[in-house]
Formats: sequence, structure tokens, C-alpha cells
Amino acid sequence: MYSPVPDNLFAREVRAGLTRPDQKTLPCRYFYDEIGSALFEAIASLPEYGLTRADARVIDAHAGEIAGAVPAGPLVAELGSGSGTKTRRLLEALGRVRYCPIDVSPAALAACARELTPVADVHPIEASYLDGLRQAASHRCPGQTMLVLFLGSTIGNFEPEDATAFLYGIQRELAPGDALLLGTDLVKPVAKLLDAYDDPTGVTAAFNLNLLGRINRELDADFDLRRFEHLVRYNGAVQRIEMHLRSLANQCVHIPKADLTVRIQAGETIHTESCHKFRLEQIADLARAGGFQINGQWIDRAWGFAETLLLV
Ligand code: AVI
Repeated sequence: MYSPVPDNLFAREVRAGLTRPDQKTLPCRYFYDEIGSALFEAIASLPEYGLTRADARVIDAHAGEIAGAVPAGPLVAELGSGSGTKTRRLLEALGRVRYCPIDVSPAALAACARELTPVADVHPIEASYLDGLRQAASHRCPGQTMLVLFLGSTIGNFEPEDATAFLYGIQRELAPGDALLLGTDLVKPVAKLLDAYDDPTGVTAAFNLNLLGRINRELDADFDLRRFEHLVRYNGAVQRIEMHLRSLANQCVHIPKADLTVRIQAGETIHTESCHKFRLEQIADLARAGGFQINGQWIDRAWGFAETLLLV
């Protein structure tokens, strides 16, 4: 039977992911609606999830050195700025620069502008990462260099080949002398990772389940969230945490705005996110493959997190 391709990108991607014959998937970038973004802020405060605090600690401890390693007075663009709190110290160390936070969430951009207007000349850009970067680059003054921030180990949520292609995409928007500060979560004991992504308070479970809630709200679907559970695995072969939603029953879900009825077996999972963890040599390989060279690296040993400064 012919069924039209939905024109809404979210609907199309949900449909594509849930009709995959081998493993059902949903793209993790759809976690971040208003509820998901609030849940992510809560995750960042959990004692078990040290990643965000480690990222902020490295920047706080080394803001002066990082600022000293890039040409003076750069235009700063941040990909996926969130609320901008961890960027504050770096912007202070850079002096009053023009700062373009790039995010798809207007709420995150507004919070970021509130937080950082006292220390920078803030120009929020509501766009996807590379489109936003292109727009930010158009704000450069003649001869001005650019510093791009991609913090929080969001690069770890890309498949390895997509991570390389993405870094290369950033590099292509930049010019010689420009820099990228890349945050990456390092490999660590599996038990510590499982605690971080399957916290006893259940915040990460709620964050994961909210993806189904979002599909219900935006695509008129009838997922019963109580018939799914949060499942976290460490896949050692590819050094990543995988988040899944496991069905607790044989069930049939209707998603009218994606023109889809999907059958899900008891025990079957929907893979919702991969969080890759890095070794230092893998960061070097990734940088090289993306067309950058490493100019500095600062590490938080307490959690296991690296901030790496890459030059074009
Ligand atoms: C945004 N990103 C780097 C987080 C991570 O750790 O991969 C997303 C997250 N998923 C569950 N907890 C946090």
C-alpha cells in the first residue's frame, strides 16, 4: 500500500528509525525538547554523572592558558551552547569578545545570552551546528580569527565516521589561524560509566523515555511509556555506552503524523543514543582525520575528560 513520505523531518526520521529491519533506532538529537533539556540540566548535576563538571573544571583551571594559545581577540562560536555556564571563565580570559552561541533551542540561547552578556558581546544564532557556524563566520571583522567551542563531549554522540566528517565540515568553514576547542570524555571503568548513564535517581531513564513522550506530543503517537524501560549497555568493542528503550510487552504503536504503525516485541529494544569514550591517541587520530593539528591539551584526571585545542 502506498503511504506518503511525511514532510516533517522529525516524522521522517522517526519513521526511518522505527522501520529498520535489524535494530530499531531513534536519533538522540531529538532528546532536547523543553522537557528533555531540563532533564539534561538535572543529569549534569547528578553525583554519578561527572562529565559536565569535569568539562567545566578543566576550562576553569586552564582558561588563561587556553586563551593564551589562540590569537588575540577571536570571534568565538559555540556549537550547542546550552545555558553557557561553563563558557563564562573562558570568555572572561579572552577579554570582551564577540560570542555567537549556536543552538536549535531558543530557550537555551536565551538562557545563554542572560548568563554571558555581562562578559561578552553575545550574538545568539538559532540554527544547526554547521549552518550556524557559517552564519557566525560571516560576522568576522577583516583579519579576525575564530575560536570554535565544541564542548561537553557531544562529539561522542556521533558515529565515528560521522565524527570525522563533522570535524572536517567545521575545518572547511575555518581559515588558517582559526582554532577549535574540543571536549571529549575519556575511557574509564565500566562500572563508573554504567552508574553515570543509569543513575539510581532515574533522571537518565526519564530523559530517555521522554523521547517517546515527545513523539506522542508532536506526532500524535500512542506510546505507553510504562511499557518501556531504560536500558544501558557498555559496548567494549566500540568503547561506547549505548542507551536503549526496551519493550516490556508485545505491543503495537500508532504514530499518525509519521504514517506509521509499528509492532514491537517484548524484550526488543530501540537504540536511542551512543556515547563514545576516547583514548588520547584516538583524539589525535580524529583531529588529524578532520584536517586539524593539536596545539594544546588539558585533562581532568579526577573524572577522565580532555579539552583539546585544534588548529587549522
Ligand atoms: C550530550 N551528551 C554529551 C551526553 C552524553 O553523555 O553523551 C548526553 C547524555 N545522555 C545521557 N546522559 C547524558
